[in-house]
Amino acid sequence: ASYGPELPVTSPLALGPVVSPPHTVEGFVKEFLHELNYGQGVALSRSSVNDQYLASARAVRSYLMAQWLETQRRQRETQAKSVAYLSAEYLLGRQFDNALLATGLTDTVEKGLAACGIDIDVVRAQEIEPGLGNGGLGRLAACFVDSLASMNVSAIGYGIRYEFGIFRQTFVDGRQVEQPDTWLDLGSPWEVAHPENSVQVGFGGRTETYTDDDGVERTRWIPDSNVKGIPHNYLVPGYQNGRVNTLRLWSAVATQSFDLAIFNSGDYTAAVRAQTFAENISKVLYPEDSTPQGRELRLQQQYFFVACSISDFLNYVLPADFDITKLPERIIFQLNDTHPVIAIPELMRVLVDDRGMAWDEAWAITQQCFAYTCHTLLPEALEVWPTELLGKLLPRHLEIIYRINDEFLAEVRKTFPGDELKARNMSIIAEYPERSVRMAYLATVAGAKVNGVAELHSQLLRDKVLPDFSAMWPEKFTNVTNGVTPRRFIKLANPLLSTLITDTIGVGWLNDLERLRELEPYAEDPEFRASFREVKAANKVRLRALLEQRDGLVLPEDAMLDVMVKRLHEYKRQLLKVLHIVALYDLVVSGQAKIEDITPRTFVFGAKAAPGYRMAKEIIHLINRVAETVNNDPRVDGRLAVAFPPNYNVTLAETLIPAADLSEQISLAGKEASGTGNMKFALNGALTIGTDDGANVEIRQLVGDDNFFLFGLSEPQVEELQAKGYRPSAFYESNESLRRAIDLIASGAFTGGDREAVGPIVGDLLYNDRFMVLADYQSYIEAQERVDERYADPDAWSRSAILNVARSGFFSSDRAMTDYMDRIWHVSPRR
Ligand code: T68
Repeated sequence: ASYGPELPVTSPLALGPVVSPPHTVEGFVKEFLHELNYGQGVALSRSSVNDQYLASARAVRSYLMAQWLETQRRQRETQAKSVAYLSAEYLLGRQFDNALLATGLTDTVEKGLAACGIDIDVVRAQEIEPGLGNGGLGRLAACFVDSLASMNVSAIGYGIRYEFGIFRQTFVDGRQVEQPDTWLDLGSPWEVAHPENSVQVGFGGRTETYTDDDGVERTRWIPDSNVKGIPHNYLVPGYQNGRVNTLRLWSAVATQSFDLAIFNSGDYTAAVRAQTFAENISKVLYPEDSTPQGRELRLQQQYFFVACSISDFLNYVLPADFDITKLPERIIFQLNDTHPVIAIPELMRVLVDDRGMAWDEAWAITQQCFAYTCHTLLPEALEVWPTELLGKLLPRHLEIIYRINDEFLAEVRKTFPGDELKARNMSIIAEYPERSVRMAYLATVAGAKVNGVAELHSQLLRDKVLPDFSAMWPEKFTNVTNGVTPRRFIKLANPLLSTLITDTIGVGWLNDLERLRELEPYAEDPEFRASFREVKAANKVRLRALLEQRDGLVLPEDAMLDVMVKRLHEYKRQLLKVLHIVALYDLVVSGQAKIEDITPRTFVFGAKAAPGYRMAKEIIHLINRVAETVNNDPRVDGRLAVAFPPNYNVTLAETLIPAADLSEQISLAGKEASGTGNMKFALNGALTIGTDDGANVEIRQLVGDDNFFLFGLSEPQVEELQAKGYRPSAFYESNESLRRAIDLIASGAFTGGDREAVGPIVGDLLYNDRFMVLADYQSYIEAQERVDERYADPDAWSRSAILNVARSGFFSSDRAMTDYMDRIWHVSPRR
């Protein structure tokens, strides 16, 4: 077994030499018992599973700590240009196994714990994943920081340490009920808080002008309240390369000065209430994905974390004597969607007001220090902040935004003389329906680069979302197709496949994923196909065991596993999947098909709905009702089954994805920016049924048409149908199978005769159907028939599945990081 590089690492830090514990079973046991006895304060014989988990985690962390200190020291020495990833969300998933993989300690720790009479699997299961994100956007950030560390890039992630992450989903009578995510309750061994490095952030108040000592007119912001940000460091280990980067998450607490005035006035309870204002800021993650709510607290969160992060970088990370005019040589702030865009006026404020820089110079610097990634195409998802709200909370920032806009519009008028409509359309300030700041426009004006997250998305971003900007600055726009980390989503999630790959092509593919190409010839090898099928079968057994133990769900054996996991959103079209299931069920119960002629399939859903998204919650209810009916109908005889385990999260994904045969990526073309689940499935040997949308397009191009089940309208066809007037009822009337499926739902067949319960869904499908579910129905059903045909031939199926794995190396987030480095950041990995 390889235990990774032999430490100790010594470091000439003021702290003295830093010595990692020895990478041996004895070394680990000693460290573990030390943490258990002196950290947790319990004897091994009296320790709880949680004690054992916390002590193991801390013991593992101490191995990373030496490397982290060394990474820090080198960075101070070289002062290399760094990437600061600004993201309101990081959907990290469990840390324990990832830390073991990175340090190469998996076997050592397993043996060490066993020597103490402890089963490592029991310890693993104790960890609650930090769910500090909603979905794809947050998980992408987590993949990116993993890749940056693994590629030896100097980088830091900044975000918010929410006390409550994404809610825990439960079902009551088939309806979603949200429970708070109390992930910190049993202790959080992976973070190190540094209250001594806290940062003060202002809110509210007013601005005033004054004349400084040199007689220059200046502006200053006088906030009326302050909040303190406390940094919590998370270690981000590279994959067995000795680098450990930092993820710095901020939590908010009240400052002394915040409530001093109120204390002095003798109003003790008001002072305590003020405390609550501060602590609310990092209390909870907003569970809305794709449709941001314009809530004041959300803007407070956004400003809080970017102000802390900029201050931290300028005042703690940079050396004290740093020449601030050289800032673009040292940092690029990557804005993960518009959530951190308020960082732009914040940097301007710091440079101009606090550091006394001239506006033009500050603006030139700022424009080189930011780049913006857009993650959506839905117009309702583009964030805007009413100027009234923004001006109340951040008066100085609003002034700065106005000035940026004035100067920008002057440039627009020069570029497009006489075109006042153009100026109005491009203005950062929208006037209707209320005066507000368009954050995507601000990011585009200030950013050095703007990128979409898949080829199709970047093209539509240029042509449809920001056409005037791309005409003005074509070179600003670029694409970086998303990627996923193969460490977590192949090596950790699918150890059997990983072993098969290594046995076949040798080591080294995990950080050079294009090497999966070497598997291509084995797609023709009957023996390899058989081994590949054995891996899939074993992964299904593992999934069955987990779902039974986790949720009491018993899945049939030997069925095709057909999986749709992602946030519940109308544009993603879980309803299309439901119609397919209902149509198959109808074939059986109406006697149109013999049950023996139906391919046995188990449909698995995983999806959380935003708590305020009514239609999404209705769809969840319908899925659960259909599941109940289908699963309990003796005529179906278990050949069709529907499972909807609640609370889909990263941890469940890691067992579910490797077991899947079929990956459902069925959004309406032109709506899904990229998708990243689609990549994880392909890499784990599932075949995709999908539309020409997001990164599906690139997956299909790479794996080949023959190994991908394409269906549905293309984006231009969607536009065309929209333009000529889409009438969903026409599809309902002309398609018998579709009509029967909808009628069956409408009749209350799945809701115990309750037709009202399904009224909103049926009504919307027939008379609105914004996402053209009915238009794509027939094409989807035909594609599913092709799926059945291929599945009936195990060798043909395995061949396609193997080719999916072999040809998906492009979707490593390491490749995505290389693209960002080349096209946007202009930084390179350290040696
Ligand atoms: C997703 N966006 C895209 N948003 O939908 C997906 N939004 O196509 C893409 O693959 C992924 O980003 C990564 O690029 C999101 O996940 C959010 O979660 C979100 C959260 C808050 C506000 C708005």
